Amino acid sequence: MKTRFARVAACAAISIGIGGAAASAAVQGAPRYTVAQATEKPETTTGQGEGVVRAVDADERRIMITHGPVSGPLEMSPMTMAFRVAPNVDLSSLSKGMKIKFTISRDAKGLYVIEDVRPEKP
Ligand SMILES: [Cu+2]
Repeated sequence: MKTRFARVAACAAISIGIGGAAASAAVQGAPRYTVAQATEKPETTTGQGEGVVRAVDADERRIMITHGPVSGPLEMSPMTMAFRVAPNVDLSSLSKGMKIKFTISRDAKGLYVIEDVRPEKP
């Protein structure tokens, strides 16, 4: 469902009109991950999931999440676990109990890393 949304968003941006100022603004206003995953990083193995933040460790840049099934090339069953968080993610925007959607990948050592986090809009 999230993957379908990403494809629809990418197609919509294209159909608006390539090169138009309005189209550029629309693309820039869209979530980064939508366009990046659809077109720019096909070689990166990622997974998409939703969950609830259980703890935030800013010093170690880790967060504990209870997540549902992670879909995409990088699949995972529902569980509670700690993830390392990529440097570009703003940890100060996260807090215990927050519902989030996230994107994970693996680093060079094969460890899971959260690449992107979005608070889940009601
Ligand atoms: Cu997990």
